[in-house]
Amino acid sequence: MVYIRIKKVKNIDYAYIVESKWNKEKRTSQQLTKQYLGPLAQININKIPEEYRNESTIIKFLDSHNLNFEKFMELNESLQDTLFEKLKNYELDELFNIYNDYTKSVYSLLDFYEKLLIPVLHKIGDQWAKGEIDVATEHVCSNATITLIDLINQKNINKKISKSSLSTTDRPIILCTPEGELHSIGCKIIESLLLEKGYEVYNITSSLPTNSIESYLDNINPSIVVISVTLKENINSTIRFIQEIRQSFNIPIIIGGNAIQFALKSQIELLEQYDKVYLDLEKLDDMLTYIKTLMNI
Ligand code: B12
Repeated sequence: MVYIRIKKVKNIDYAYIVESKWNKEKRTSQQLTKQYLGPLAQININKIPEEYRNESTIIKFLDSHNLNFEKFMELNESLQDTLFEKLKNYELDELFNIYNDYTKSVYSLLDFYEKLLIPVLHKIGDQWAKGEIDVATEHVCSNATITLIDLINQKNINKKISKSSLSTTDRPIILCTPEGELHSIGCKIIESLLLEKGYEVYNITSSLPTNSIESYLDNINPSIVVISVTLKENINSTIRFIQEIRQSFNIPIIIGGNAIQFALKSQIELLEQYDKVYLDLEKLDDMLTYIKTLMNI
């Protein structure tokens, strides 16, 4: 039987999934830790591995902490609808309040982006593609999104961890898009998540000619370059971009974005030959661990 166990360390509650097993020889039950879930204050259904979500003990725990999946989905759907309306009406104060309320208790900034904002942006794209909303409304929504993320960043920048505790190299992370790519919100969101964690970030989107990015890299001397590519038409320009960076610099490169799911196997192989390729932000922790390893911290 698995259940969630809480351990208090320095007054903070941390949650673990543990399995209870009967030890015949010792005639006692033993607890095996199956998975560390993180601080209790940040737990929600998405932090529970899928294979454990239907266990009655887990459901009971989530219910008792008001984290039940159905309630969570209902809450998200209704918040997504509200967020969509507020984006259309450019109600920045209201948008910021939604973010504030959502992240006040259990949900993280990543949850806000993954579960609310990004699904709404996808909905906007689908409605635009079907002709249900016009181009001007789509533009208003993406501009309101960018301003909202700026407001969130302003709040989080105050919490910035001192640089020295993060980086021994003191070299920033560069975020960019390949030539021809005007979709910059992916980078904006990654910027926001990295700023929240205290990293120094230079976001140089949108779409610059490759040679101008190169001279910039030369000046800034970054530790890592992160590239976000949305349109599948831009995968080849991404590959060319990376090849050109590689000719002059030996910097690790992380590539991700919507286009990756449409990339041909041969394109992925070419990209992976250079560095790490991610599709979405679910792997953010993995990406951050990778960044930390690269930065030697
Ligand atoms: C806003 C928007 C625009 C805005 C962009 C404004 C801006 N400053 O960014 C404008 C109006 C400029 C625009 C233009 C166009 N757009 Co547009 N746009 C969108 C929309 C609605 C939202 C994009 C967005 O920001 N999404 C939020 C991001 C965060 O989500 P995401 O891209 O899915 O990324 C996810 C992951 O991939 C990951 N991720 C992203 N980057 C990275 C990087 C790393 C390293 C990692 C780890 C993860 C990661 O994070 C996200 C979480 O899952 C999408 C709809 C959609 N489905 O996304 C259409 C969409 C992308 N656009 C589309 C199209 C067709 C266009 C145009 C060609 C339209 C036209 N005819 O002019 C142009 C192309 C412009 C160009 N040359 O780039 C299509 C693309 C279809 C396709 N082939 O895939 C979409 C999907 C709409 C649709 N349903 O048809 N667009």
